[in-house]
Amino acid sequence: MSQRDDFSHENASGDTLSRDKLFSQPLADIAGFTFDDKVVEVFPDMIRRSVPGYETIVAMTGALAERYAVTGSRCYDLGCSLGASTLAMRNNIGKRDCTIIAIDNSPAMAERCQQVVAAHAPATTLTHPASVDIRIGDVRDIEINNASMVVMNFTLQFIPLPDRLALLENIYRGLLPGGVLVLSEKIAFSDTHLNALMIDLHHAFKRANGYSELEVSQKRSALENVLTPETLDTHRERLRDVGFSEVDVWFQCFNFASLLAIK
Ligand code: GEK
Repeated sequence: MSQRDDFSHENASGDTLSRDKLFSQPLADIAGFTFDDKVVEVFPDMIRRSVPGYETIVAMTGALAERYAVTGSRCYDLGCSLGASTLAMRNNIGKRDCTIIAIDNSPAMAERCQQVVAAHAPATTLTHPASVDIRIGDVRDIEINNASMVVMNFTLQFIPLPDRLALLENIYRGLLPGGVLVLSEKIAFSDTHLNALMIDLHHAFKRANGYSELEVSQKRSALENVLTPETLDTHRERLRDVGFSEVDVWFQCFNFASLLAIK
């Protein structure tokens, strides 16, 4: 293995990804996980090696944009991080005149997202690519309107439980009839054995991707009170209560799933 392989690798777009080693050394005090500068630096590598199906979900977010983005409407990327879903949408919206609004409450993330999106030229065939408006802000405060598509890829899980219903109601109100919400989440299972099995399989996935036992356990502690997964039944029921007419899972791998909810 070359020295470079130890620290970084390239993704399919040729971008260099810094290797996530944030939890590789024993930490005396494991503070709650925050999306700070250090996380931003390693984020693409971290999420790819930690979330089974992440790359598929992002790519299919693009495929869904091709189908659902309507000329003259807005597409939202809530909790955009470094803009992976935003770029997937922009590359698939084609020449339709749409605005993508990407928002993240971590200034470090939103600022880097700005640079990432500027650095990725839209696909060459697009003469009028969708414009992208990147904002620093809380998804609970954003006004949503004229939306044909709203994406929340692994963000609702970080919102306090009592605030989740109001956020989904706000999204529903802002969607155009026939508009779609793509909701991707880490999930829990009501059956204790199945829940433990899925957590175990997820940890095996992380170890197979090069994380040590120590990294897996320290990251788990850091996320303990920060990320709260819910069951698929809870997600489905709440989305229906909010008013979505069609709700179903389109992707699942272990305890990670993505749902479509259509207004
Ligand atoms: C991707 N969707 O690459 N308001 C705004 N942003 C928030 C809030 C909030 N209240 N809470 C958390 N975030 C991305 C991946 S990561 C998922 C999303 C993960 C932001 C937070 O700053 C982070 O950037 C993002 O939500 C979650 O497809 O790291 O597991």
